[in-house]
Amino acid sequence: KMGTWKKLGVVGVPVSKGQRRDGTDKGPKFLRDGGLLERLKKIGCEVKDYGDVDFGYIDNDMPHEHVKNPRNIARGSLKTADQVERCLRTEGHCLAIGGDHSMAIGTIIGHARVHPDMAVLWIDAHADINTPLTSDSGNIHGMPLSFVAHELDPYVPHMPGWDEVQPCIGLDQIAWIGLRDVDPLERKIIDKFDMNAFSMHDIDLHGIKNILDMALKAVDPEGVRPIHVSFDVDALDPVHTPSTGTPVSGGLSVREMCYIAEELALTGRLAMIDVAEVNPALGDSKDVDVTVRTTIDVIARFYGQRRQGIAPTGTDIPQAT
Ligand code: HAR
Ligand code: MN
Ligand code: MN
Ligand code: MN
Repeated sequence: KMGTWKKLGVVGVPVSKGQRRDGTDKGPKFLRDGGLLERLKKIGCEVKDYGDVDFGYIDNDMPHEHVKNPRNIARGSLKTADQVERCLRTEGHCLAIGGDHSMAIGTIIGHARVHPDMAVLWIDAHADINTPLTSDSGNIHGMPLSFVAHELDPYVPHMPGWDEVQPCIGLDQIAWIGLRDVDPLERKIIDKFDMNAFSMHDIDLHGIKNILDMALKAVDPEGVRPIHVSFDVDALDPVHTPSTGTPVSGGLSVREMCYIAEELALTGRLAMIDVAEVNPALGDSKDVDVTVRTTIDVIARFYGQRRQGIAPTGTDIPQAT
């Protein structure tokens, strides 16, 4: 046995109505069938599977203005928040496997009930901070951060079913890494509130080590806060995670992602990880296979697997007799 993580709970968040394509609802199944839990156990984690949040579909969920599936996403988000809260209180650590990125509305609300001071690292090609009024697409997976941030409350219209979905963190608790497809009004929000946004350009300029240091310094200057990683697999270059709905070329290498994951594991403060936007309905079987394998590899590094190898405790080098 190796690794430093003792207990964690896994929560499946099979949401797909935050965007147009079916398939992300099968993300949790493909990650489980790909051996995720066995892999975590093998590296020394005590894993409890909380199963999947029931996203049972409500009919007659008419768009609100152009925002799609508002009632279903609100209801699923509140169920997700409850499950994540229970998991964190019981196990201390939670891994939420999605699901499109609207899953993070629920995971952040649930996490904030337990650790209101958490730091959120949003690792993504996209900023996902559109409000319902700035979004061109009407897809809620491009909006989750606008619903959880106090400062944006005045910009978010009330929608049917959303009364209980309330902001819970400050914008200074959020940092992005990996951005390369940011909408004009998202950029306006980032600039207006002087947010911590690190794009691929910044990574090219400073290198991944400096960018991770800068991101952590921005959201957790004292190095004491519980960390919430929201990992959208489209942060990685599409050669590594092709089975995702909105691939953008020029993304993070597996090496950069492994560095982020290993380094964050070493902080000992990772409380919650989201894994979003795996879509096994996209691409051929090779694409799905490499997407699932790469995603599981990255997750394992967040939980203590290291490229340098880890020596077992209690087992010595066998002596020749
Ligand atoms: N910014 C666009 C929108 O709001 C695209 C969002 C894209 N998708 C994601 N999110 N995978 O990270 O619709
Ligand atoms: Mn995203
Ligand atoms: Mn994305
Ligand atoms: Mn409000």
